[in-house]
Amino acid sequence: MHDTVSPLQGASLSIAAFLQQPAHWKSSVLGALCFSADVVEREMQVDVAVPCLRVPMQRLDAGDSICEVWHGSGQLTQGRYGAIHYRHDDDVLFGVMVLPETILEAVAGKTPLQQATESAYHQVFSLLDTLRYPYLFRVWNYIADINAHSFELERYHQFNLGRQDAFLAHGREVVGNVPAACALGFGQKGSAQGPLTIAFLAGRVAPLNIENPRQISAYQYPQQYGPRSPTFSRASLVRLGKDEVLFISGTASIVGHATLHATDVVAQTRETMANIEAVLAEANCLSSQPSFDLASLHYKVYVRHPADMAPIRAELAHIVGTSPNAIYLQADVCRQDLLLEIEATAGHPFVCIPGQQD
Ligand code: 3EB
Repeated sequence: MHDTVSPLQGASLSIAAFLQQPAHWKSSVLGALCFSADVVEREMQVDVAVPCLRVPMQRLDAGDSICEVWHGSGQLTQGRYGAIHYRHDDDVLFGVMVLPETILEAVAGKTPLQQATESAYHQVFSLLDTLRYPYLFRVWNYIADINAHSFELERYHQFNLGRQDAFLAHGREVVGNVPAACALGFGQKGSAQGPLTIAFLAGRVAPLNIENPRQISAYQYPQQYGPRSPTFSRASLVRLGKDEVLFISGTASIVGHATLHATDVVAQTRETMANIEAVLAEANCLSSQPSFDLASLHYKVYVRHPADMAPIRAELAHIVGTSPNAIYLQADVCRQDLLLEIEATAGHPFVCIPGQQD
């Protein structure tokens, strides 16, 4: 077995453990996503130089918090651009941003969340153009009260409007070459206070975008899922120096465009993993070596009802066959009938095929 952890991604650790890391370790960190329901822990500053996205979600499997850490290589540079806090090496840029919705009013037919989303992506694309990391690889979108309705539109659909408008305004494709992503909800029902909470990875080499033959591409979902389709691909495969990294988007129990097994969490887990396997098969066709498999993935499992964690975990272990590398978080999924969403990442060395150009 090859080493399944790309240098880009270090081990996940608690916020407390992050705080105790030596300065030389932190100096190699591009950034982190820190999940904790504890306000105090969430607000602890891990390091002023390290962009750290604080996501108000309860960790369900163990401990109180978990940080997913992305490592860079060589000299890192950090800065701020609008609401974005970023850090980059020569190849990759990691950024985080938190945008309040409450300061916005509905204007020109646009809801506050729609405006915040449009503004967030506008800032991302402006930064990427300015610093010349044109390719958006992966975006994590966290939205307060994602399933609530306001202004006669579900909030996830307001988000989709703002996101697609920003892509279009920047001349970006909204079909085909779009980033891998996830979109999850947090917070008390009915609060809808925001803030819109986003992290992203971008770079200088075009990723390969991957779709799932079992599913209609999300950017081609029919109108019943909102006036504007979501702008994401099922996965992106990125070459980074000596490595190849696979980002599998948030994946759920959807076949074609329909949710399956609306009330059966174990069946949803099985269907979700069948989707991930289908994406892995596509990735292995495009990869320099066909060695991505279920056991080599790092999973993040978003669970709507905390009590469902145990059956999901048992099913995942059954399917993967070993003890999967997975963390579990309580989150709302973007369709009411989805009980879980699973995202995953893997990396392996890039293999140069003799006779082919790299
Ligand atoms: C789905 O397949 C489930 O809007 O960025 C998964 C990944 C989902 C990303 C997004 C939404 C998004 O449609 C939901």
